[in-house]
Amino acid sequence: MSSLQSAARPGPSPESLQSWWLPFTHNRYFQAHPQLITAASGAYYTLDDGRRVFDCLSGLWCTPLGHAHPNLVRAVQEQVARLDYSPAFQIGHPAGFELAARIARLAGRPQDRVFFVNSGSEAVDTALKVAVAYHRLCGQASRTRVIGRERGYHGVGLGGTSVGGMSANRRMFAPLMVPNVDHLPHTHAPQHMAYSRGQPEWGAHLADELERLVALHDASTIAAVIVEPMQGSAGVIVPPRGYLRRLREICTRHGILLIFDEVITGFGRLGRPFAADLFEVQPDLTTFAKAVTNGVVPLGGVLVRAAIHEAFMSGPAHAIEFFHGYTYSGHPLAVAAGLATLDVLIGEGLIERAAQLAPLLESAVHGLRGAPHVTDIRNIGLSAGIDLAPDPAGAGLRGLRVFERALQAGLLLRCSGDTIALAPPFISTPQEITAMADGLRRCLQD
Ligand code: PXG
Repeated sequence: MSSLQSAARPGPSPESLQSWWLPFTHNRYFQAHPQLITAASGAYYTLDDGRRVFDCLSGLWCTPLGHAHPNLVRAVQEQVARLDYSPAFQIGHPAGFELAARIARLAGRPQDRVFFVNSGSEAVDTALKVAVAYHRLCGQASRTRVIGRERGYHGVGLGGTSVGGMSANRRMFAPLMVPNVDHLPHTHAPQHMAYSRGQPEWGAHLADELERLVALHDASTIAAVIVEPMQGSAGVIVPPRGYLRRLREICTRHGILLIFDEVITGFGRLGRPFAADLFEVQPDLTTFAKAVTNGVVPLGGVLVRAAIHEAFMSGPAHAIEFFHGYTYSGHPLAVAAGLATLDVLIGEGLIERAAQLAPLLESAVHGLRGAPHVTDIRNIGLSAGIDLAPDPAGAGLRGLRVFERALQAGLLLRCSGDTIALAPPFISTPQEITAMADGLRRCLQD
């Protein structure tokens, strides 16, 4: 495979790239074929050879407003000069309360509370702690088990890895997995739903597997179920029609908390503020991160039902209620970026714009049916997943080649193994969405 380094300019030396151990990366291959980004603006990155490439996944699902939005740049610059850091243990800053209230209102749950963290992984681990502690506070200390789902991705904390369902992410760390975890089956069954547009009609009954797990373990041992309403990292696996509602009903029947991990779907990706709005199913806890600050400063959080929060408010008023939190919980720069993001997202009607672009993305990606190597295409909101037949020489090779070819053609794609995920910025033009699909078709034909 050829390096994409421009022939005109010498690339960086391997020594200069040695110290940063890149996450989720084939580091040795990278060193031989480095790709470096040096700037970004709007829906485009600039590479170190000066070429501009379209941001097909909005960063890693986190920059829907595009890069270097002037309002966000200004908000963070002003904030760093005014209040660069503020502790949040037993003291606060006004903007943090404002952002929490605005997020709760956006979710249509103004009474609920927001616990701030710095990433999706921390949000998930925090939500698991809230769930288990809540039951204990309610006198149900035996409810310690958490149910995740196969192919789920809930970050890389030990809690999130344990409830996650990607075997490669778990294998090496098996002894560290938290105990008392079980998994629902995933819902991707190509024989029943290949090339579905939006929600597959088949598969709601898979939620009944939760009844089996309840029968096996007994409801009195189960604290929570955690699912991504749409499985993003697994390659945009869309919930079958009726599936999430059934999960909700079973959880409610057995006193189990339902956690929606909306780290990818929160803040408009599905054309509604949260996936809970689109699917009309409300969880008890919602994790979020990524787009809440448009990726400009790390921030995550957990939206907690008021009644769950209330259960914590039981001891003496001077006592700490929840022994949990981070040095950077509610970091002022992240909060400033979050407030500016909400201003732009709502003020510029970008969630509606995502909804308007969704049908265009749907027809553009489904137009790739029949292109070489394509075996399935799925979409929901402004996101899509495309499965490619693996190269017989090894899993992931096809994806890697498509990634490299696309970069040459001006598209920064995200290939996870042999699955391509597309989640263009909400500011994309219809022409850019069409061009993205056309460019991808040419890469596959090559
Ligand atoms: N939950 C979900 C649903 C996620 O998608 C996390 C938690 C963890 O978030 P942090 O901020 O700790 O990384 C995620 C992260 C990809 C990709 O290409 C997806 C994620 C991260 C990086 C790449 O699909 N999701």
